[in-house]
Amino acid sequence: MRIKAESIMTTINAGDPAAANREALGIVRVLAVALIGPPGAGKTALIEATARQLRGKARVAVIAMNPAAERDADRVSRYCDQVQAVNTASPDATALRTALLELDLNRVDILLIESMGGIVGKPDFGQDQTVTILSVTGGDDKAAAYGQLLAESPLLLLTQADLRRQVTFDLGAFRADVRRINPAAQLIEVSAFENSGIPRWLAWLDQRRQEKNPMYRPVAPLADVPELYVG
Ligand SMILES: Nc1nc2c(ncn2[C@@H]2O[C@H](COP(=O)(O)OP(=O)(O)O)[C@@H](O)[C@H]2O)c(=O)[nH]1
Ligand SMILES: [Mg+2]
Repeated sequence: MRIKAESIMTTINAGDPAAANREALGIVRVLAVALIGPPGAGKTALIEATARQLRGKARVAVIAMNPAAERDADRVSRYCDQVQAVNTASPDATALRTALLELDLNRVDILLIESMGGIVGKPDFGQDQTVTILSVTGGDDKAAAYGQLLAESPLLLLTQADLRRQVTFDLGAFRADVRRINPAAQLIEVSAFENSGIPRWLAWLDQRRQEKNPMYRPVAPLADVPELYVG
């Protein structure tokens, strides 16, 4: 059924923007995944790699929220046509709502929300899933520093894995923090540049997509995508 995004968004629950976003995304069965972490953690690079790998397999839309979001949106728009930038230093559900209104949600399977932040915990934009994004160049203490976000994330992506030998990063200490803070969280080391870990991340995403939309049947195992990311 085709549903006009605007009519969904304006009729429901306008007093609680996160709930309104969640409800609207639920009606059109769009899986919304928020990728949250500090600036420089590799969020946009990960989204570029993800959108590139999913071309022809899933319709990906992206909303980037940070003070220079247009730069991120420009990068991502090489790989998907529905991209919105929200230039803000304080991303929230109202900002997301504004961007959602600009998308044709009937043409979206997966919405990736890039947002800086998370140091004070998980922001609620109305997303289905929250993924913590931390990088090896950020240092091995960042799982502890972003503990409040990690505690509410089912998945942590440790990015820039290809740089691990170039920087001081104690993976054992990092892992110990993750286990202590959220024993149930999955940890996947990824490199957007070398594609390592990306198939596992895509498989995780695909499972969440099936949970959100029982009608969805994967066409082929996404974990087999062999292409290298070339930036
Ligand atoms: N070597 C390497 N560099 C990366 C990788 N992912 C991101 N970067 C670099 O890390 C910096 C920050 O990445 P960006 O995606 O803009 O981070 P964001 O601020 O979290 O969106 C950029 O210079 C990227 O080129 C990766 O997998 N490997
Ligand atoms: Mg970015």
